[in-house]
This record gives sequence, C-alpha cells and structure tokens, in this order.
Amino acid sequence: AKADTNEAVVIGTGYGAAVAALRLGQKGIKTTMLEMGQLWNQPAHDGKVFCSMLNPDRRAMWFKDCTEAPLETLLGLPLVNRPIERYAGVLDKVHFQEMSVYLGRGVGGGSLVNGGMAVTPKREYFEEVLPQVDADEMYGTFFPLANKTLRVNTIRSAFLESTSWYQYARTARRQAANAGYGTQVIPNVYDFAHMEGEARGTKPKSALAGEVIYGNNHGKMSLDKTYLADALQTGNVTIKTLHHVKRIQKRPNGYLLTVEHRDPFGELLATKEIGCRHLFLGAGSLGTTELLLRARENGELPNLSEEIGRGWGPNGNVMTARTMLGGFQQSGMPVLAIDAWQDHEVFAEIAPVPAGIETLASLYLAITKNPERGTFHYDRRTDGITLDWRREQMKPSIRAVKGVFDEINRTNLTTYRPDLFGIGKVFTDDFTYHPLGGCLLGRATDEYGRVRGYDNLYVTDSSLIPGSIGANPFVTITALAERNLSRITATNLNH
Ligand code: FAE
Repeated sequence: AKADTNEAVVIGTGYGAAVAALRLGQKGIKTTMLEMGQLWNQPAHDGKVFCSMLNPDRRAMWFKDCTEAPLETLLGLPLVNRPIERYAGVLDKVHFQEMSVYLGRGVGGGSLVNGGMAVTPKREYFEEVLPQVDADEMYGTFFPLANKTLRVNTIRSAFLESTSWYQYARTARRQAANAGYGTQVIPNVYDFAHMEGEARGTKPKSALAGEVIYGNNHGKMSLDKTYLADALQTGNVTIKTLHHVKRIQKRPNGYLLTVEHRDPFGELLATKEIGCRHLFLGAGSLGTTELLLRARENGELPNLSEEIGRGWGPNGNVMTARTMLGGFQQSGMPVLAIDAWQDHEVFAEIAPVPAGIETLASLYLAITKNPERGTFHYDRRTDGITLDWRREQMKPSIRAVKGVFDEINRTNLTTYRPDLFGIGKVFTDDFTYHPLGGCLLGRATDEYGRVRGYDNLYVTDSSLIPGSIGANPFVTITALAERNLSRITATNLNH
C-alpha cells in the first residue's frame, strides 16, 4: 500500500499523547493519532458503554480469558474474577517475570480506567526527581495549566463529611489519626457535582455504582472529554482506533510506521504504512520503550541511545488491607490519602472496596520512595520486551508500608487482611498501576523529550519520568508534556 504522509503522528492517546495532539492541533499542524484500543462511546447490548466491576464481561479486559482484578478473592471466595471472551477491552495487565503492570487501552489510555486522583507532587520531591526541570516554571505555569485542562476538582467538604458513601474514608482517616498520621483531601477528575447528584438520586450512578477499573459510564472527565475533545475541536487532529504501531523506520524526510489495523476480536484487517515528518511517542512507559528498543535492536534506528530501556520503576506501589467496618456503600473514587511521606516516605490512598456488601476491609494503595530501578530488554525470540526487575526490589517499599500500617493496626487493635491478594499475602509486591521510565528525560532524550540521535522524534509520556514521583502520576505526566510541547512547538515546529 502507498504510504500517506502526515505532518505529525502521535502514537497513543493517553496523557502525554493527548497534550501533544492538542498543542499541535492548535498550532495548525495536521496530526494523526494512532491508538491500538477502541473508542469507548457506543452503548452495548445492555445500554452501557462499560461493564461493571461486579459483573464483568468481555469489555473489561484486553484479550484475556478471565478478568484479572487486583483483588483475587473476597471473604476467602474467588468471587472477583470471571471467565470472559477475548476482546479489545479497556483494562490490560501485562505480565513480566516478576512484575505485572496495569494499563488502560482505548482512546484516553489510562484515563479510562484509573481512579482519577489528580495529585500535584510535593515540590521538594519533584525537584529531587527531575532536578534539571525549572520547578518555578512547572509550579507557576504548567501544573496549573494541566490541572485546569484536565478539569480537576475537589470534593465539597460538607459532602465528604456527611455522606454514607465516604464513611469508609472517614473511618480510615480517624484510625490513621489515632496512630498519629495526617491525611489529605485528594482532588480528582471525577465531577463531584455529578457524584452529589448520584447520591441524591438525580443523576445516573457510576462512582456510586462501584465503577472504576473497567471504565466509568458517567461522571469521569477522562481525556476523551477534555484534552482529546479539545484537540479534535481544532479541526487538525484525527484519531485512528484499533491501529497498533509495530515498527518505526527512518525515511529521508521523517519516519515510516508499520501499523496493524485489527477488528475488536483481534482479526487482522490490514497492515498499513503510515509516514510522517514529526513523530511523537505517547504509547506509555511500556509501549514507547518497546517501540524504541525494537527499532534500535533491529537496526531500524541504530543511533538511538544505550539509555533506552533504563530507569524504570513502579512508583513504589504496594497495596495492603486491614480489617475495618467500612459500610456497604463505598464511592469508587478515592478522596483521602494518608500522608506519611515526611517521616516514612509513604503516601497511601484510602481506596474503596465497592462490593455493595460489608467486606470488613479497608484497602490502601501506597506510593513509596523506592530507589530500585529496572531495565527493559528487547527479546528477539518474541519480538517483545522483557523487564529485568526482581521481586525483592520491592523490599524497601514493603518495609516502609509495614512501618506505617503496623502502627495503625496496633493503636486500633486491628489486623491485616490475609485473604484479598491471594491467601496469606498482606502486601502486594508484584504489580503496579504507575509504570514510570524507560526513556528518561535528559538521558534517552534531551531536556525536552527530543530523542537523542534523531531529529523530529519526541517522547511525551510517562517513560520520561525516572521510576518514582511520590504521588499518583498523571498530573505530572500531563504538566511535563505541556512544558515540553511548549518548547517543541516554539522551536522545532515553528514555520
Ligand atoms: P497511557 O495513559 O498508558 O496511554 C498510552 C496509550 O497508548 C494507551 O491508550 C495504549 O493503548 C496506547 N498504545 C500503547 N502502545 C501502542 C502502540 N504500539 N500503538 C498504538 N497505541 C499504543 O500513557 N494515575 C493517577 O495519577 N491517578 C490515579 O488515580 C491513577 N489510578 C490508576 C488506576 C489504574 C487501574 C491504572 C491502570 C492506572 C492508574 N493511574 C493513576 C496511572 C495513570 O493512568 C498512568 O500513569 C497514565 O495513564 C500514563 O499516561 P501515559 O500518557 O504515559
């Protein structure tokens, strides 16, 4: 097939990609986005776009035979996971040898499946992680811009303090306080005005129907409703779905991509060649790193740096759960976090267990400071990537989380729950929601995400961040992409 050539192509439609598309589109640059997942806007047989967490079907997961929810069992019973048909569903879990990674698949990437928690990292830690980035500019301009464009909002305190839907969070807060730990209210991209309508019965339920990891049918301002909608509004951006980029080759005037177009059942419809002058990689920490490693190792982009693949980390993610009376009504969107960063390097989201029954569990997603890093390698045999990361590298994170929650259990006379993550396991050390790194800013790329060794090739996503950010990452990914794009559109695309 003859290759069509675009001024710019953006791979992926997650946070980094969406920022790139909007800012390119506003510049008048014709831009095509290539996304391997689906556009989630069509109701299925049940009238809903997304399936529910308690009754999942093929929409839940990306080509799996069974759902793979993070809680394996509930009250000792394998209630949580279900056999499903293999299909281009919205949540993926990618398995490496000793670490698995949850990812969103579809137009909006991780924004379709995540908890919506929109946290601007502590400035001191941001400066430690990315010392080469001007923090005044980030905290003065780009974090506020990201928060505004993502439509971040905060729960009304009168609602938080009174509604039965956040009793679990208030109880967990009180028990943390008993042990001397403070908590913070966490902003979110879920529209809290909608949520209050759900609680009053005037709006269709989504967060209050336990929806989150398999998508929200209402209320959540995912990227398809914010950045990507704004990008399409410019008239210069188009999105091609179920288009999986496999190869990147250099051409005299840019890049040539080999792209597989499939149907939602995985049937190959066409293999296309798509050309572009400027190429933006926004396929996420795993996706972007894989594309560049493959291109380097196959000799298609031989000048790529040895740094590609290095500096990966899981943002110190550990889940744990304690016994607690939480109530049978639990909003799917977390709004409080235990902030023990100062003394213990632990920032723990108070997460719901939205099972619709009293589970006697209080669940936490802890983010910890863990200096360990992993490395991706290209595997010629499978044409994929492997991750060099050992389970024991989570030990510093587990130690920190144990320090905080042992104390909370001791003062409240409560215990860990041994039945949620596989029998007997009270801390998770084998999966992450927050993959970060693989193409680090200032190493694999220059200080603005321009890939070393090639012109007009840019990384815009979570692979730029070196393994840890001390908070939920999407606000940082978005703000950093804003900063980099503002430089790139002014210097590299100024014509
Ligand atoms: P990402 O959003 O992953 O987007 C990459 C996109 O590229 C995806 O749509 C892929 O399908 C697509 N793609 C990949 N490879 C290819 C290819 N070869 N060809 C075409 N398309 C491709 O990247 N973060 C927070 O800040 N707050 C939260 O509350 C939160 N909760 C989370 C809960 C869950 C269950 C999960 C999975 C993540 C959560 N995160 C949260 C993390 C957050 O969603 C994640 O850091 C960002 O989505 C990463 O953004 P990127 O732009 O790097």
